[in-house]
Amino acid sequence: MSFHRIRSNDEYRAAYAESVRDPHAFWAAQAEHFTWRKKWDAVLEWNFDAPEVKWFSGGKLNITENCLDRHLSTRGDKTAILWEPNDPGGPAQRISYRELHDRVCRYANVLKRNGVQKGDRVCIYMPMIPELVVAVLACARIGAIHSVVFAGFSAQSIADRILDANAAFVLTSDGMVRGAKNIPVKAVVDEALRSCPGVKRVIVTQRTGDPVTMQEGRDVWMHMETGFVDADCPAEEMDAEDPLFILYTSGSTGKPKGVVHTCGGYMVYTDYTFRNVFQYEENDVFWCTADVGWITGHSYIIYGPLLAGATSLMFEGVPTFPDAGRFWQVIDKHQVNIFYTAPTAIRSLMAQGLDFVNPYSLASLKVIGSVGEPINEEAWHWYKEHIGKNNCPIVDTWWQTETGGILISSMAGVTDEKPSYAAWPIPGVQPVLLTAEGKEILENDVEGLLAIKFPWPSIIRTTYGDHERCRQTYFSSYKGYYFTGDGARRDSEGRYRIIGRVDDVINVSGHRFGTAEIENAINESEWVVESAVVGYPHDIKGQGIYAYVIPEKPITDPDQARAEILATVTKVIGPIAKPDKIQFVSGLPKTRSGKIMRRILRKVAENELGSLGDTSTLLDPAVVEEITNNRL
Ligand code: 7RM
Repeated sequence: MSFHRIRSNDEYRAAYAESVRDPHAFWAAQAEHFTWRKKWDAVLEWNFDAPEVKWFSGGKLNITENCLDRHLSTRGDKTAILWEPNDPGGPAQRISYRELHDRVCRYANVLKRNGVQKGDRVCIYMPMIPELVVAVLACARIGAIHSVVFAGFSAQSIADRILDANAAFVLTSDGMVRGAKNIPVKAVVDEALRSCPGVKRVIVTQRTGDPVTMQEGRDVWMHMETGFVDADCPAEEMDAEDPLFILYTSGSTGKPKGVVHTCGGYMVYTDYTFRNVFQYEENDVFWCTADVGWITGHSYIIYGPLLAGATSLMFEGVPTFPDAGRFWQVIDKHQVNIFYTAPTAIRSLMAQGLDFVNPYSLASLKVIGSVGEPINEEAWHWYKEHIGKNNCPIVDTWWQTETGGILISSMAGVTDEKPSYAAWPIPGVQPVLLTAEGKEILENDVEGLLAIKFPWPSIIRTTYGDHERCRQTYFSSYKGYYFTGDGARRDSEGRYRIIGRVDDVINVSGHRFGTAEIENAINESEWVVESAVVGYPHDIKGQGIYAYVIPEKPITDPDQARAEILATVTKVIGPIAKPDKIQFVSGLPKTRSGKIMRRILRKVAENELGSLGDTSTLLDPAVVEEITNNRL
């Protein structure tokens, strides 16, 4: 049995057992379903100490041949991308597999014409328009490594990522539309490029028609360029372990890391998880509401659905425009069958009341999913009852940028579900819980640090330009394991519940930030001497950002000082990293060796003042009292 498509709990059990008994045979059987120019020599070679992981080495393929060409004879006229614009009155676009293939080939030829070669890094900073998907696949078509930067990030963040990847090409748009506003995009790129002299070419797609500045010799318009190319672009032959993309993600240090995924393993795993977790069936309309700028958009708007030959809905707008019923309106309009969103969106729409849900039938829905952060029981039940009408399995999918695809989740209607539990490991995934000392906890009904003891095909390969950082961050804390940075509980039957990060990472509305990253941004403000940032429970965002700030001089106008600090964070990272609360303090609780005692700051932010613990080792215990008295 190949376990390509799991249909029952017994099959899940059997597949899981087989995947652990003989992972090579298990994944070779999955990989058989794709178009390979040449089959692999070895299924898996690995060593978590280096780390070095190779899947399907010696195999030759192009992922776009599997996303596009492979489907043309059977699904050429089927809609690949179903694009719903921001404006509910605007026309949706249905882009067939044939048309997507054509557009990707043309775009790829434009890239070649502009000097992009295999292995080059290409930064993509674009809004949620079909051209973004086309641009991503065009890079993959010619073997260029895409590095998508979420279009909400600041100029400085773009520049950091371009410089880190040494990218000479940028793909962008004139502007974007979000809700009632047009927002400049090209202008942000222009600002970023003032510190990126290595960028040789910027290709600009029109979206808003708003005026932009084009730099002679560097910037070209996509709609002009396409006039010079045809739609014939054979796919570049890639090694299974050639890099496919870089995606930057925050960790506990100040500087985001470029997570690298490769062609073969990522292809096999995103397809496998897409089909099995969501129990996708031919002709289902699948809608993942993430932005392509995050890993969820890469794996479950673009690659997973297109590999499976599915119709993937791409939404340009926001959940609250023109009102808080927009998601539900779109589900009815396009008869969406599988809907995949984030707990923060569920909670914020739940808070708006049922008047926004009730006008819609939602009867097309078969499966609903959640990703990005723990989903609390209240939100889970609301989602189940009011969106799924008690008729749709919920899949709570746990995974990370570094894991490439879903690692722990129930399979819709196949394995059981339990509120607030991601539940069962995907076949091939071997999770363990560790004690702080790194000892495996073997019993059930326990909590521990979540680690994985065996590679799966889309595991992170390296952090771009700095392999040692990859080793340090993920493979050195506990020898022989990939360490996730999350804590988890395992119930008496073996289901996993993700508790949250155990490192200095804050998850705000499903977006990851390092506390140090936000502190660095705050400290760039001239109002600030030093700062410390912690997360605290937030009703809608999951976690909010609480900043303790030592001001440069006594604050006379706190509102103005706060506004200035928020503006600085927006400039350095982007508006999504703005602290929810800023408390001015005269000092921070530090140990004699100068380490900030974040535990105390966390307790204050959580308003758990009774359990501050031992403060006697602090350099200046008096600051704790001041901080506590003035908490926001
Ligand atoms: C896919 C994605 C990863 C971090 C991860 C967790 C948290 C993600 C869940 C979750 C509880 C979930 N990638 N996380 N999914 N926590 N239940 N279903 O989000 O790299 O941006 O973030 O997100 O802490 O480590 S990510």
